[in-house]
Amino acid sequence: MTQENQTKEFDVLIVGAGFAGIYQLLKLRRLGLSAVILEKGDQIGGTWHWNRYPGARCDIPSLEYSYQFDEDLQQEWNWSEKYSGQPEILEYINHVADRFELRDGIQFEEEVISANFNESSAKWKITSSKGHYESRFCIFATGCLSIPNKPEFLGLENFKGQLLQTSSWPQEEQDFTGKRVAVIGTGSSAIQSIPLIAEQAEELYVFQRTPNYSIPSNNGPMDKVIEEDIKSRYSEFRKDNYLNGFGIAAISDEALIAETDLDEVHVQLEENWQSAGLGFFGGYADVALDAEANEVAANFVRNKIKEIVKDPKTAQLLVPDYHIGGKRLCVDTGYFETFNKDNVFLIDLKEHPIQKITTNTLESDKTYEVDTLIMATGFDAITGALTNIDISGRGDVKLKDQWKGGAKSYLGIGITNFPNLFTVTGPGSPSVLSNMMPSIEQHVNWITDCIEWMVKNDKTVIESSQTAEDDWMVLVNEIADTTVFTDTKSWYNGSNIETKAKSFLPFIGVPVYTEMLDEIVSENYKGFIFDKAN
Ligand code: N01
Repeated sequence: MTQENQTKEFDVLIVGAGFAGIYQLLKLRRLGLSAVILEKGDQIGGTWHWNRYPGARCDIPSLEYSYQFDEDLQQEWNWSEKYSGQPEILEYINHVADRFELRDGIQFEEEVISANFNESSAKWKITSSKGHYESRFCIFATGCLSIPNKPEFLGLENFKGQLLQTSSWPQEEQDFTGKRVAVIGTGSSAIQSIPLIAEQAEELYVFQRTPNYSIPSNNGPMDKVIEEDIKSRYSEFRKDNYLNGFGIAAISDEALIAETDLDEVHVQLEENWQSAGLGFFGGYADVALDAEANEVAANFVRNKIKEIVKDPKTAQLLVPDYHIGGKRLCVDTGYFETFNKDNVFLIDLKEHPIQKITTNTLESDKTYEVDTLIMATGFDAITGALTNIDISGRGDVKLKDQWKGGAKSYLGIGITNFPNLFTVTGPGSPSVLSNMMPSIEQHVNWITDCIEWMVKNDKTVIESSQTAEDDWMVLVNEIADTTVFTDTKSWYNGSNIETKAKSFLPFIGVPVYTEMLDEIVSENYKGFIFDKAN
């Protein structure tokens, strides 16, 4: 048998070497288990490795978007800016991997093709692009935004210019000087990259189907006084933030726009516009719950766009007409201002869809000759990285078939019929509607504790019960139905991809979720079945 054909055995196999995967590896090693990470990319970083388009930057302040599991690490690492750029975040995750000596547990450029649960051995059999593995547990740390959405456009395959996708950007620096560049899409990735591309390109054509709300980041060098203050009470700061609905620092009072004098609301919104980024809603609990309150915040931003963008027709096209927050809010540096430049043109795809792409043109309201075409068209979010792998569980049921009518999971961690499989920040957990970093740590800690509990209690197999999973997803949807999140087309509910089941996937409300997670553990993992007979 050649080396390649030999089945390698581990207690746990982890898929993905992003923030979730490498922390999971560390925790399992500390537990004394053997574990390996299989990573498709050629380096650590996950989303922060793939999304290296110009302007890629975290939209949660770095003092919050960082690990908290190690006090020395969080004290010693210094971020250079309030919102760090992608290169610095990549540097940070590499530093963590080196500091905790994790690199030797990662197999790079090794894509997981299939994972099948063998009922008689109660083990997972994993096939990768390079070999075969067997493990007791399989943990998918594959991220929520990993699989690019690549919509079909007539003639795209004939395009002979440079074709780029923001979510799998080349590692070499791209120079757009003197080029005619087209960007399709106006989500966060486009909103971050467009201002920088516009600085270089001779002409930049932005093809917009739906405008987005965006709040200025007001990014800048790290304020050393703020940094020192936060570091002096770091664990308390982290705990306080995670008590807020979305798990990020916010003015956590429960004021309602509906009960506040409108002049006062506008003063507060102005203050938030100037400084709060994603926390723009801060202080008003009803923006996410009540359409009228939402309209007040939405109108505030619509007016800002009209003030910034000089050409009234362009401004009007950039003004969204749906609930603010219904699509993920964006945070930008000079996005709307960019449309005041002479070399930047906005094309309305609602009025003039792309008819055809040729070797060097896009045909919409007219024919645009371009050298570079950039797809900023988003992701098969939350479920894509899982359904893209051939995962089969009990009775050979395939995950992608089980999720055909909509993804279901218990806690966003376990899936019925898929024993000993865990997902980090899976569907049905706060994930993308929270600060991903503490949510990743919360899940990794939970999964590790659960495995430790199983070892101590002599349990071999864990699986969520059908009832627990069904009830959980009912709860996820009941909560979502009390908010304004459900009636906007967004990747939160799968409606960015025509062929995808439409169901709302994130659990809204970090504090309630955390309470329930703890309660389930205190009741010996209520809702999970251990060592179920085959
Ligand atoms: O993707 P998106 P993204 N024809 O789905 C358009 C996170 N993120 O990569 O709205 C024409 O938001 C689509 O139009 P529409 C963040 O959570 C974080 O920008 O479907 N257009 C939309 O405008 C974010 O929400 C950061 O009508 C088409 C765009 O493409 C998430 O990633 C930075 C189309 C896709 O926008 C996704 O952001 C970047 C078609 N056929 C991203 N198909 C941080 O700051 C799609 N579009 C941390």
